[in-house]
Amino acid sequence: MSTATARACANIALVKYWGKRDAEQNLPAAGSLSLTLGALVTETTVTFDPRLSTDELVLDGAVAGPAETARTSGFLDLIRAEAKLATRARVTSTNDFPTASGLASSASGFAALAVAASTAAGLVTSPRQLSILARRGSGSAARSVYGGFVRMHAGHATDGSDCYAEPMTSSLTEGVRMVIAIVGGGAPKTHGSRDAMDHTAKTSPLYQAWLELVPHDLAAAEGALSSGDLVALGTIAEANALAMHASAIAARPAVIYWQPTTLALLAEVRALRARGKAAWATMDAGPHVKVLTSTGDAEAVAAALRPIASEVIVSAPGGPVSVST
Ligand code: 2P0
Repeated sequence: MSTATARACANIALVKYWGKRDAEQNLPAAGSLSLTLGALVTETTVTFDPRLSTDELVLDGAVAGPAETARTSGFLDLIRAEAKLATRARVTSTNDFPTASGLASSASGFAALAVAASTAAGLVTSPRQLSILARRGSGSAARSVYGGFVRMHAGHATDGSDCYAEPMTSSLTEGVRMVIAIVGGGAPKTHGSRDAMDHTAKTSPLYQAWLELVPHDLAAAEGALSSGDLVALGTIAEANALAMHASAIAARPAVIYWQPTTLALLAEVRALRARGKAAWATMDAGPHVKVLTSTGDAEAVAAALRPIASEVIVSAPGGPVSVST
């Protein structure tokens, strides 16, 4: 029996991933850029046990359903093929935040699973190989292998060998915070992001415009990171999130993640900016609003959002994935 436990932080994209160029290899149609969050952590233990006849998944203390177990098992097959191993595994995973609610649990989940499973299987892997492996589980998971600001490359290769994430150094890293305003108590999301991005790509008249926009936003965000310009980074992040949602809202039928409270939070973020605070909103495949801010303004932003949201979490940037045996 061999076992390993990994801890990975979720990440929130400032330039979003929304659409694939290859669903089987899970290759994104464009790059993305994110901030890893220290307050949203998944811990996953993988034990390869010869007594097991099937893979087992326990998620937040409960036996997972067949769809989640099959997705995990399919991912473990990639590692078994690489390690020339037939043994089944027991996987236990806990999130310290609401699962599958648009809070990037698949990012931290598959990053932790990739590292725990490959370590338990005895594979020696570089961070880049781990990022490529995590991407096979979930595109955003490739970014959670690293801490701080992270850039994901879309790549060109059909086998995905140039489709990985890399950390980006910036003078902004120490001085930023993300304020996470949870809407609706973290209820499960209405449309899974995998199906919703595929539906957007197939039916939205705005999808092509979205794809053409991303490289420009990436270049501008990278420029803001290298010059340490938080205002520029925040402005791009909010505009990029709105463009992603515009493409999804224009899908037929529409994919709408926002609830009335989402819009109330967006209005409060604009009001905070009007009062001179550093505050820029981003939203993912759920109703929650995440606000990029500075260490100095984080408490004021959290205090303004608390009366509107169900719960508010203030997160510092998180570190890279870690593993122990
Ligand atoms: C992101 N999201 O960049 C974007 C923004 C949601 C909105 O990455 O199909 O769960 O597993 O590769 O990574 C969520 O999509 O999708 C996501 P798959 P994933 O964070």
